[in-house]
Amino acid sequence: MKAIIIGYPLSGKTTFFDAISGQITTDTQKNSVNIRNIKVIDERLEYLRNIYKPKKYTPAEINVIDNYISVSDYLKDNTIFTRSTLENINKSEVIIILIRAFSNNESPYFKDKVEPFLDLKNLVEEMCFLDLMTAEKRIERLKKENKKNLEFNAINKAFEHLQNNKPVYQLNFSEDEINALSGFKFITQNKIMVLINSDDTNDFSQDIAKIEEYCRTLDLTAVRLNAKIEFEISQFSDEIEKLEFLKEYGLSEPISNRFVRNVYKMMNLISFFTVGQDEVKAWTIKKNTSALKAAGKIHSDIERGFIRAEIMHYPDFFAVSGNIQNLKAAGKLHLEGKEYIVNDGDIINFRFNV
Ligand SMILES: Nc1nc2c(ncn2[C@@H]2O[C@H](COP(=O)(O)OP(=O)(O)OP(=O)(O)O)[C@@H](O)[C@H]2O)c(=O)[nH]1
Ligand SMILES: [Mg+2]
Repeated sequence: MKAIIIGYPLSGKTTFFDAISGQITTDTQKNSVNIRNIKVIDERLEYLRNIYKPKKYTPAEINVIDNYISVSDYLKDNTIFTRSTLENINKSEVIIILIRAFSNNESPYFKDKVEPFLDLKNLVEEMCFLDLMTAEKRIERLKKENKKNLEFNAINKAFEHLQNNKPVYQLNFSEDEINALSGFKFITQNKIMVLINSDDTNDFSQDIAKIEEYCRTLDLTAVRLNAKIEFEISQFSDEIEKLEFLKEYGLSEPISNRFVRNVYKMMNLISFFTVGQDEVKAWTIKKNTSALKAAGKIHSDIERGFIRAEIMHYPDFFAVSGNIQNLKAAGKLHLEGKEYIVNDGDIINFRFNV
């Protein structure tokens, strides 16, 4: 899973990036694009680790890009969507738009006014406009080649939608249309999460309300947070102290957990686990994935030679404290075939033959 953080200069992207990764971007690194893997914290996997005490422990990860654009580069073309940004977006499945909704005299914005709503609207409309150009070019090309095919229809559908400044992810393409479109990807085909970076003041409350309304009309997930506080909390090594601070700010858990959960929800992702003395590992799949496809996630050989999947549902496993004899005795070790739809938290042992 790959995500990219974009936004105007000095909106708090790196502060957020450091907060979710629990690391610190050095001053030299600040002037370039940085990439980190964010570990997906999962209590269930921790529990499995305690039971199996494996040599290797492998949580799922989200690969996150902190997309830096210097103020001067931004001002030169008046866009954050430079060639390199577009390349980075193309590698991603989730776009996180970070919006500055705080004043900070020590670190002023790159323009005179902080305008959270306008900033978001401009970014979304710019993405739609870029997609519109892409669609237009492709339509011209297909017309010239006299190809009034499925791709042509699908792109026209996108074109009409984009003309109203609406993102492509809102459209429901059929399976055939998706295949026909597989040659290229619109920017707004990605899932988009909007993060409103605001202090605890009410300075921008009207703007924030407007953003929330705007996001509702576009089916965008909008989350409000204070990156600076989240960053400070993420730096505590003492877990008890960390919890106290979270409580003080009315936060349920560290930002890294909340971020990961939001991404999973937005992308319809779930996890299944493989266990053993060698390794305990989490695998990320889309909801409604079959056992066969889940096997393919591990290795194409396992998919090809698939015989059966031995499944333990996590709550059953937990209920017997990991005692497999008891689980078997209770009839809760299930043997399933290719078509079985994997549940979130399933512990799977694939039987295969190649
Ligand atoms: N008051 C306040 N300041 C913040 C907040 N988030 C970030 N800052 C400050 O704003 C400045 C810019 O934050 P960065 O995280 O570097 O922002 P950025 O988007 O990565 O900036 P560039 O990459 O340089 O464009 C820093 O001085 C931060 O400490 C916040 O929530 N509140
Ligand atoms: Mg930065």
